[in-house]
Amino acid sequence: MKGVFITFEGIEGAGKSTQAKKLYNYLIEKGKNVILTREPGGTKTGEKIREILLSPTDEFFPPIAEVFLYEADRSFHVHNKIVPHLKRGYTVICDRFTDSTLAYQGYARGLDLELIRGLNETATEGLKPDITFLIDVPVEEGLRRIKEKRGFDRIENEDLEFHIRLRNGFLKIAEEEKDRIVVIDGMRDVDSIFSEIISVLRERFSF
Ligand code: T5A
Repeated sequence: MKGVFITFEGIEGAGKSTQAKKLYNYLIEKGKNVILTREPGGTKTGEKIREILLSPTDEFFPPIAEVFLYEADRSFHVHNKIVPHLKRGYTVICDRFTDSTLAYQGYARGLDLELIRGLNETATEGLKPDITFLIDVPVEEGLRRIKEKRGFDRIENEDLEFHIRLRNGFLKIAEEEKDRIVVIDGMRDVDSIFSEIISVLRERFSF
């Protein structure tokens, strides 16, 4: 595929969306063909699935149903948006992708990691990001930022232990895929973090 596929990952409030948006604006200013998208969401159907996933409900939400919905969203996204743009040479910036399912539904919720790896592979038909930035912050800091910004959704309402397993899960995934995943210290100011991201991208791709 001709374009570069960049994903941002991290716990709640790590600052992914801030950095993804900054990168998008930077590349637009440079005259590049680029799109910014997200999971869940990113397509018309995906936005409907997002609504189901993040809205509070008084029904029990089976963890496996959660996985199927994230993977269904991903399948729509990969087929209708990500792959067509990569084929046309666009840089695709995506706020969350397969690592989130492994970290949230696998490491944090406790579903079988191999099952999730298999479903990720099926939903993406093997598509992998060229590079992933894992923005890492302590759980307390991430939750503090989210609370300040907008209050909690269904998943953010999980207990502290869930969020600790989540952060450790992301760090484990990064450890296992060192070539693809770059861990970024998210405790610095927005511009310092962005400078590091740009210098990594310059080093690896011709940005
Ligand atoms: N999910 C998703 C799964 O469970 N499985 C999956 O497979 C997938 C794909 C998505 C939810 O779905 C879950 C994960 C999520 O719970 P979402 O609304 O998209 O929900 O939530 P997030 O992706 O977590 O996005 P957030 O907006 O909640 O967090 P971000 O993107 O990490 O943080 P951001 O950039 O919006 O910043 C948060 C606040 O901090 C400030 C910002 O100004 C903002 O107010 N901030 C900083 N403050 C100080 N220093 C910095 N360096 C800062 N950077 C940002």
